[in-house]
Formats: sequence, structure tokens, C-alpha cells
Amino acid sequence: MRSRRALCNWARAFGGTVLALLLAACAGPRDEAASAAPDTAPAGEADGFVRVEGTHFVLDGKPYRFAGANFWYGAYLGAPGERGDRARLVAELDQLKDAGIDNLRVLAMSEASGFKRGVRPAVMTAPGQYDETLLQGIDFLLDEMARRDMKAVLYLNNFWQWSGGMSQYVSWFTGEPVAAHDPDETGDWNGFMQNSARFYAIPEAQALYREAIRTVITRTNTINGKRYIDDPTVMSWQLANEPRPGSDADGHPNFPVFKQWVHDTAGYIRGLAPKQLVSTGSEGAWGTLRSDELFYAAHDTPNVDYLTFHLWPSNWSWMDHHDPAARLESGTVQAMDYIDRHVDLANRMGKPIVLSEFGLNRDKGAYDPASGTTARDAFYRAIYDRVLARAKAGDAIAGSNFWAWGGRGRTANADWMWTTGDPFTGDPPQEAQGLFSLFDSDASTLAIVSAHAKAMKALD
Ligand code: IFL
Repeated sequence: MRSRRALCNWARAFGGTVLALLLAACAGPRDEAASAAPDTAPAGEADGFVRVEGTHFVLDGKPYRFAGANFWYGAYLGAPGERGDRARLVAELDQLKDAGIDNLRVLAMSEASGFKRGVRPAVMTAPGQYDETLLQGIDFLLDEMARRDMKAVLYLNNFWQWSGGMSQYVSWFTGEPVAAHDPDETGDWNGFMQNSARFYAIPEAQALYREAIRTVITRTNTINGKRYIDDPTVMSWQLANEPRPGSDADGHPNFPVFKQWVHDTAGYIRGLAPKQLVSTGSEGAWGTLRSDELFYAAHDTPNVDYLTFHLWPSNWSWMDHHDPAARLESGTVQAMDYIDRHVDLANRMGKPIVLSEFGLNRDKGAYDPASGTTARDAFYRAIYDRVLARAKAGDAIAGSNFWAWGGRGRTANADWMWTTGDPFTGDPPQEAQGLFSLFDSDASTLAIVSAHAKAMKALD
């Protein structure tokens, strides 16, 4: 599978009369445009890879739209033996697929850290050393997803502490322990964010990060023998979960290096995996110093195929964590505005956009799976209605991933917090197990997601 640009380069390199016509077709102004365009295969090929055409995704010649989920621990469940829980994973993939949820956003790299609420074990056990068992978890997940015709979005780092992430890279190369900036110990989120953002400007950290990226992306699946780069199950590689330039208060001076990091890293991934898409994992304007224009600027590079944004009304104080019903109406108005602004911006930039995280608390802020989800259901409905309406209108929005699939994971801990060896839920270790999880028993919410999945597919 070759793009027009690759074919032209090949024709130029080998020359000869048979190729004269091909070379003629390669000449002219279109070639300039092609040289700035991503080197992906031509649209319309039925090879199962998701491609970008203008502001839309295309899969095997048809529009690709989806209702997806975040499943950050999917690859952990896929690990062999006691490390994982393959029986759980297989059963839950079946449940998701039956509900029409066939696009999963998953953590593909974690770093061993001393964070109080860091996930253990981690894929990178020490700089440049990887846990093969956990990597086999990605193999298993991708193989099982392929069997169900699902697509994966894999993120390769984390701005936040719960998987080690950028802060751990900073610690490895400065020698400063992460504990000094652990937000779960200090409560100082600004300090944490500023420290995490030092990552972008430490050359040794960048070199190791690229090695980690290469380790995952160029891996060959031990279960089906496919190279990841040749596997259409992988829709997209994301630079990181929610990368930010720094804290809102002090991050502005970091913006140029952040923007350059986005461009360079996305280009590096594109070079390794030209058949797959590249996205940043950004929250949108909220995570880019609260600025629509800086969000636009950071993504204004041909190396990023599509935009992402996240929507967190209670985290952002538009609604109440402890009573999401209280300001549901006003918070939903703000949420709709946030969606519209980002879809408009994607239209303007000429790239597709995905709402790749959104979530809301259970009724009265409970964590118990037996508690109600009335406000959450209303919120999901409102989100999906807006996404569907904008997609129907031909706008750049292609899909969404709710946060997060909790499946059959349950905690037995009285404080609701995760400890090593506990079953995973949709809530990572730094948050109460049940905060935003959509459990396998959440029938009303699942029905809403399912109906939306059908409606999105029906647009085709
Ligand atoms: O758990 C959080 C995660 O780090 C994320 N966004 C918000 C989630 C819920 O607070 O990526």
C-alpha cells in the first residue's frame, strides 16, 4: 500500500520509459500539496485502516463514526497468567461489542514510579527496560479486538501521575524523587503540572520516550504474528494522555517547547507507523492554558491527523462532584458550548475531531455501583445528542469515548481507593473506584450509549 507521494518517489528513483507516464502524473502543483500531506495510503483502499479525508474518517471507503469507551487498563487485563485477567477481558469485549461500543482508548505505556497512587506494575520497569508480560497484554488485547472488528487508540505516555508518566521521566533524568511533587501527598497541583512539563525540555527524557515509543510501535504481536504497524486494529497512536504545556498559572513560557514537542513527536510516530493515525490526546482548550487559539496552534501541524478534546464538568467546577444533579442544567449548557467551540475549531482547521473523554459522577457523588445514575444519564444523553447533531450536519466530529469502562471491576476497600493487586475499574488508582466508572451493571447508561452507537452508524 503506497501513497501517491511514495509512488512518485519510487518512480523518480528508478526512472525508465515505462515510468514516464507515472512521472508526468507526478509533476505539477499537486505535487507540492502532496509533499505537505501525510504519507498515508490512498483513500478507498479496503484494508481496514482508518484514514482521514478532509474533516472525516474513512474506513474501507465508507465514513467511520463511532461510540467508544476509555478502557485504560485493557492491556493490563490482557497480560498472561495472574498479572492479567484474560477471561474478564474476553467477556467484557463481548459485552462492549454487543452494545455497539467498538472503539477503545487504552494506556499502552506506564512507568514504574514512587507515586503514592501510581499503577503497579508498570510496563517500563526502569529506563529502557520493559515488562514482557505486560507487553504481551497489549498483544492479547489487540488480537481479541481484531477478532471483534474493534479499533484501538493507544496512548504512549501520561501527563498525570497515575501511570508514572512524564514526571517519572523527569525524575529519572534530574535525580529528583517524584515524591517532592506528588499531588496525592502535597495537594499542589500547579507544582505537579509545572514539574511534569519539564519533560518536554529534557533531551535525555525525550530520547528515552522515543525509545519507548519505538519499542511498542514496532513490536510484533506474539499471538498473531502481525507487526503493530501493519495491524489495522490500531486506529491511532496518541502522544500521551492529556499532555499540557504546564499549569494554567505558570505554563505560558513552556508553550513554544510544547508545540515543538507535539510537532516533532507526532512526526516521529508518523515515520514509524505511516498507515496509522497520530493524535495528541489533548483535552482541548481547557488543557492548553484555557485557550482555543493555543490549542489550535499546538495542533496546526501536518503531523497530527485529527484533534481530540475532553469534557469534565465536575472536575472543572461546572457541576458538583457530590451532587451532579444540582447544577446539571447550567453545567450542560457550558458543556454544549465547549463541544461546539471545538467542533467549529476542527472545521476551521480542516481535521476531524473526537471527544475522547467525558464523564460525570453518580447520583449524590456515590461510588457504589448499586447507586443511581440519573444525572449522569441525562448528561450522556445531552452529549450524544449534540455529537450526533453536529455529525449529521456534516461537521468535523467523528465520535466519542466515554470515561470509563469499569466492567465487572469492583473494590472491596472501605475507602474506595485502589491498592496493588485489586481488580481494575474505569477509575485509575488516584481516584475512588466508582467515581466515573460505567460498570457492567449500569443498564440504563449502557442503553444510552448503545442507542447512540446505532444512531452514529446509521448516519452512513
Ligand atoms: O482519571 C482522570 C484521567 O487522568 C484523565 N482525565 C480525567 C479522568 C477523571 O478525573 O485522563
